[in-house]
Amino acid sequence: MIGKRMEGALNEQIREELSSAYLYLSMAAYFHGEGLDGMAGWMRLQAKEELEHALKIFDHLVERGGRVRLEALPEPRFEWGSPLEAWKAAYEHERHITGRIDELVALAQEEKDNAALVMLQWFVAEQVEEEDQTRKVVEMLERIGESGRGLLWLDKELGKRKKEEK
Ligand code: OFO
Repeated sequence: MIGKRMEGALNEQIREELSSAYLYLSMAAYFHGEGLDGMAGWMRLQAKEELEHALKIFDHLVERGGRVRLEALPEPRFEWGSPLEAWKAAYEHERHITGRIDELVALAQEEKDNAALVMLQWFVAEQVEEEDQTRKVVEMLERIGESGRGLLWLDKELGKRKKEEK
């Protein structure tokens, strides 16, 4: 049986993961509006991945006799000044999520909740990947600068992301 503090903190993390999905879906809509369908496709897949993150925690709570309580989601940002600005926001968001995961690990250690600790290890590794992916796109966009051709090339590359890819 999971403890009350851990249960509450994991419910908050379900909201964070669903908020991530909501944010990336909003970014997908922005990219579609800019004619960058490859980037939009990447963000749509990312939104689905975030829903899977939420379900991982959902299942953990259920399996341990905890109660899932879904909280209201904040309205995501709607507009960005440029593709670079949007990808920078995605990278910053992932850094925020990494901080949240680190706090959950610290709480699980404090509570001596080994089951939660094991489950959270997956998220620790996942965050390394998520930060890496978004940071690399930011770096590429910075190199591309004002080049329209460069932007279209990157859009095409990101559009190759497949569903099973992380
Ligand atoms: Fe983007 O990793 Fe979950 O939130």
